[in-house]
Amino acid sequence: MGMNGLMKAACGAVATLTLSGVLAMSAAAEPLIGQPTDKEMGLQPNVTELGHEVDWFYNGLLFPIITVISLFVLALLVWIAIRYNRKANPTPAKFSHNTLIEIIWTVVPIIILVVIACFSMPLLKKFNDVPTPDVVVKATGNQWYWAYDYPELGVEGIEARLLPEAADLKKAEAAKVPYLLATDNKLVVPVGKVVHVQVTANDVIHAWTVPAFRVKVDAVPGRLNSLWFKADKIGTYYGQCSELCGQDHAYMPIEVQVVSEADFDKFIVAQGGKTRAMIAAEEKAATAAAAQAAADAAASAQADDAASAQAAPAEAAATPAAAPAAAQPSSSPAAAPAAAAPAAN
Ligand SMILES: [Cu+2]
Repeated sequence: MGMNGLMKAACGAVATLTLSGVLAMSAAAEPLIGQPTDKEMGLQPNVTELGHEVDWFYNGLLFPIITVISLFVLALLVWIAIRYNRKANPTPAKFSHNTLIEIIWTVVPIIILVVIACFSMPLLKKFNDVPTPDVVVKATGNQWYWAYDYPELGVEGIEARLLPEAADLKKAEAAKVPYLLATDNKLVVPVGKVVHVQVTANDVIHAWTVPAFRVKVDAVPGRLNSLWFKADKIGTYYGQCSELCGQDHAYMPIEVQVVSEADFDKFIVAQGGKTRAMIAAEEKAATAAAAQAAADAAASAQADDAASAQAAPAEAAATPAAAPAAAQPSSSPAAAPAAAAPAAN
């Protein structure tokens, strides 16, 4: 009777858990992008290439292994409780070792861990090897807000604090912003571009994460950690400080806006910075101007030489030809005349 009762209880529990899981998943048919969804059981939808690999690793490998091991251990426990309780097994066995079983329970976990490592290590390396970035961002954790700089684009000190409306559940619902996740200023990045985030902290350890990008790294004072992502979809993505950092740890969220490249350039200019195209054009013009100045100097030096030496007409005639020849190092023919115009005046 005890055995049957236990079996029924165990089966009932499993059935209830399975049913509630199925119900929970069907209730949240359309998970929100970039933020948590009520009653959702799985991971947030990801929007990066490496995110797809992470999801495969988790859903296709880790989760099945975890499930099988959990069910196996549960089955063993149930079997032992039923088959070897005092009533069913009044005279217990006295042996304490079994070499075969000890080898099995040592070797099988090793094999499982090696299989996991074969897939996790290459993935870890992909996260670790930052491709040539299109945008570099520095994220600095502070008690209790995040500050963002775009060091290469001349934008500094964007402070992102919890949006006052988002601090209150009712006001957040009224304002249609996610509770405890929306910030006043946002980190803006272009879509489809490699964004390299350098992460550090000013006071204590924080952690910067955006679940939809499948990235997370500690922000440690005096250290520069880094992560990278390439978001494939325009939208707003939220994260939270993920290292307990003091009384307002729960109130320093992360809001990332992934926008088109044109909108990103507009944002950078509005913040008083320069876009990559502007910086590249300036560099080109500076190179061309320098080349032109060098050519002018060479030409006038040759003219001086020719004049002072009272050179033959043939030699003097060669002088004007030297200027275009010397100007050749200028990288772009289009940029050279533009840069040369002010110099000529
Ligand atoms: Cu923090």
